[in-house]
Amino acid sequence: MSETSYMEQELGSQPETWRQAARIGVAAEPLPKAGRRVAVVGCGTSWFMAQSYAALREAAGQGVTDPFAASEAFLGSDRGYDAVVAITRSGTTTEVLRVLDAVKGRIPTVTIIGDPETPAVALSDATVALPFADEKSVVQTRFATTALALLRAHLGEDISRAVTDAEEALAAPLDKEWVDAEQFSFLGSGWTFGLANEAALKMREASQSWTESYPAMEYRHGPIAIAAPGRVTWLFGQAPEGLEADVARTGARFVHHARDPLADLVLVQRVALERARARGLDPDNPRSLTRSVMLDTPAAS
Ligand code: F1P
Repeated sequence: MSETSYMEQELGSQPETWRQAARIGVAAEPLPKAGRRVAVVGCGTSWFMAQSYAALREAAGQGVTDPFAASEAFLGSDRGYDAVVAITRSGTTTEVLRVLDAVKGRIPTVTIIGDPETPAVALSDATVALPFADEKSVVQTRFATTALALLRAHLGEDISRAVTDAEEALAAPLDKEWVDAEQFSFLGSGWTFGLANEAALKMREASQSWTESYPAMEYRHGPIAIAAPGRVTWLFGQAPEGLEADVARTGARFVHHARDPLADLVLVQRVALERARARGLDPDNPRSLTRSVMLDTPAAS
């Protein structure tokens, strides 16, 4: 592994790419206006950003917003969607292309894309290109968070605190306990549940770690049985009453920071990178993964 991995360079640039994306996001077009009925699709990391966006848009009262894994999307005419938002860094992910192809001419689509020289562009009615956030590492860090920064700005949020918190998260000390821990459970509620899913995926992808993720209030409904000394329960966003004490009783380490949850995800990305290094893994080229999943079968309509 090279001294500085692409993952390290890319995750370190997030405050700047978020700032840039926020400037683009404030424009009224082409992302869906308030009141539109929206489906948002993606795969892997991009699906988790779709979950966060949907929860934020609903909470902001801007309209029905349903997030789907692209392979599991229900986009029939009976659902009445006014727009489909697709999120894809590569622009080549088969399941996303299939969705775009399937709804073409029936539901307007807008794709948030990292690489604009790809087939997703021709299949979309509109695109928001974020080439400055595209990445060389297989493991996504900045494209995903930058897409979400764009969407937060589009929903009317001022993300400047998130940006300064991300700068702080990049400089914060990493607890050795996080690098050595046997297992992580990530929790979130509302828009931070998508972040919890992404944190868990990041650590699996980059460092082959055993991770799980749940809506925060679901944790006591069984998954807390996994919590034990040497393991970590990491919460994004609002803490449910009594949860910290419940986790403390198991002997697991409870982690909850005051910084903006998207900035706290940056800290998890750093932990994933450190865990990869500690295990002699190349975080840019994880076992069994490719930058984009391109299946042989043609796009179905
Ligand atoms: C989505 C994705 C990644 C995952 C893996 C395969 O890609 O599922 O989240 O880490 O590398 O691709 P994309 O559609 O956003 O390019």
